[in-house]
Amino acid sequence: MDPASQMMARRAMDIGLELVWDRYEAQQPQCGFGSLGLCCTVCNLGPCRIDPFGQGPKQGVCGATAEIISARNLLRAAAAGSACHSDHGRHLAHTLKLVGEGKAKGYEIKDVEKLRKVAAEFGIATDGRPKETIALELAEKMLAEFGRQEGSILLTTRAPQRQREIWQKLGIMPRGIDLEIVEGIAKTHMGVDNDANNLLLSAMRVALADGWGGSMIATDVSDILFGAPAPIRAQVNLGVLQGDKVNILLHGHVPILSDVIANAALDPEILALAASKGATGINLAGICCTANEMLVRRGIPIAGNFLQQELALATGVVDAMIVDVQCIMPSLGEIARSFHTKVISTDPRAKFPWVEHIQLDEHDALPIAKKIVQIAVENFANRDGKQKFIPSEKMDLVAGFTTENIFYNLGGRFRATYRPLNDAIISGRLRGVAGVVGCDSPKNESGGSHVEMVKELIKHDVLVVQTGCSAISCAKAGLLKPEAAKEYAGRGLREICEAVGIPPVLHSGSCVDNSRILTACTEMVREGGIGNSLDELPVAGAAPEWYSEKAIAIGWYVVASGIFTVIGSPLRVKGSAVVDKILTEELAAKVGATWAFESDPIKGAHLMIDHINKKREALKLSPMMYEMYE
Ligand code: MSK
Repeated sequence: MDPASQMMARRAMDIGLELVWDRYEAQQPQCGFGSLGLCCTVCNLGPCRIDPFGQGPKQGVCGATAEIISARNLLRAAAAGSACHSDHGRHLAHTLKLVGEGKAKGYEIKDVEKLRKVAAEFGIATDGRPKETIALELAEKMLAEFGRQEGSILLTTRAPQRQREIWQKLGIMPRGIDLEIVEGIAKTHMGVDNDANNLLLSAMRVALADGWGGSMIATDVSDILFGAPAPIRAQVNLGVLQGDKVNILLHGHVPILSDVIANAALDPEILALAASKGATGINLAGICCTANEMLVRRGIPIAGNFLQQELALATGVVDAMIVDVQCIMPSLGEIARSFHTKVISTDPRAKFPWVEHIQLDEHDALPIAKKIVQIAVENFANRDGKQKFIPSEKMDLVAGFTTENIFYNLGGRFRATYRPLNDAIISGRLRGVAGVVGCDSPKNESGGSHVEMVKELIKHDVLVVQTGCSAISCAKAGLLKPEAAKEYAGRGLREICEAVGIPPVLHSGSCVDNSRILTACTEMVREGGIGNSLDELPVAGAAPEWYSEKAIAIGWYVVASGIFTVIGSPLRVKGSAVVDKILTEELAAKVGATWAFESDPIKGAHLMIDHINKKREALKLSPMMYEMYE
């Protein structure tokens, strides 16, 4: 669907580069046992596999059945995804602690109001105390949440009462974040938990520790340290790369790296060095969720989403790609060898073949960041002009909508409230709200599924909130411009967007910022009139092209929070009718929501619309305003 990506993929083929799509094709047919969740590598009695047709083995060597194996694998994936987000949150809390102690040169507290608000939630006195003292106490309390052995994590108190009661009743109220991850993994060891239902309850518990814990801490601390996002204009797609400037791509997730690099790129000495090399400046752009973090706070352009990371290198004008953690393809170093591009890793957790490692140290990050930027500037002179190939495509967008600033966007500058949003839903001008999030995948339409699904939703007056690479895909298609309301939105949604001046698709940040969607939904409940709990709201979620274990964790905490969720490729449970039924039907009686698996994005959108309609009916809301006349 994206012409820039198509052009670059052809270019890569012409010069003999192997990309993610080629490797995907080379893997066909992918293992049927694995795809169905019937392959077990947990212990050395195996690897074992179950015959889905009932002709061969029905159990692994230990006696594990299809449902045990698939549920166990799913819990492992949820734990890995939760670990990734939560490690990100811990990293940020640790940096906040260093800032509080005065030991993190190059970082500061940018949002004191949010610091005070979050500190108050953690029971910390704020009046008359220096921001650094508050930050230190808050960071220590947040870090303690990871190792908490008793009681539930504090941020679950943000959830509506009914969700908390459900979690208590089911025994899935999350305790310490690390505890849940460790216990979840321990339960999947051979001979521990062998009950599919019990394993899946643990998957929810571990994911809730992520959504209402690790990810929520990551979002809060990012706002405190780097400033809460506000609506901001910027551009997206590979056309943001500039032939006459030093191009530095920032890729990964944790804003601790990208923020300090952005500061280093403003250094007058480095800019002078760039000029001396013949460059007209330094152009920073992002890939994946680092891109989203920098976009929503600084308006730094986005070069691309997950599937564009290799394509960006093929432009021949990337002087350095600087990476930290998560979603970084192991192939990047190899691809960069065909160009002058330097790929530099910065986090001790993540090293890659053919990639230089320069470790970022938060104690004194700016000199290291300057060194890295200087390497990129020096490398500008090594460009081979014959390799230059920059697509012209770039698109305008508006991003940076948060739980907090949505109050002002909807309620006016002096009347911060969700009332107009709830009223619009009650009156039938707006059908409901959908979160469409997650990755782009070569198994699906490589970003196109997001665009098709979101167009269908907004056409039916569903306001869409986005994060991650899904938001980048829709931004490239022009859906994040306020003008998109006129072109694509239904009449009710269009009127709201035009009155308030927002796009019909709201970009809320990175993957960990899915926690903003949880808190925004909670605010909708608190405002009243559209349900007393998250499972009663006319809302739905989707990840049409998910690929990562983090997406599994997100899906789980959204479902466990009572929000119906559609994903593009099924979870690997189709080999067990029992587990499939639990996920797609039986969870409704437990948590008030289920998963749905639908690869067609239009059909997926209609599953969400039907679900929202059912919630509207249950709440006895008005019929959709303009449908009455059509
Ligand atoms: S970066 S997890 S490909 S959204 Fe958060 Fe994109 Fe998915 Fe990575």
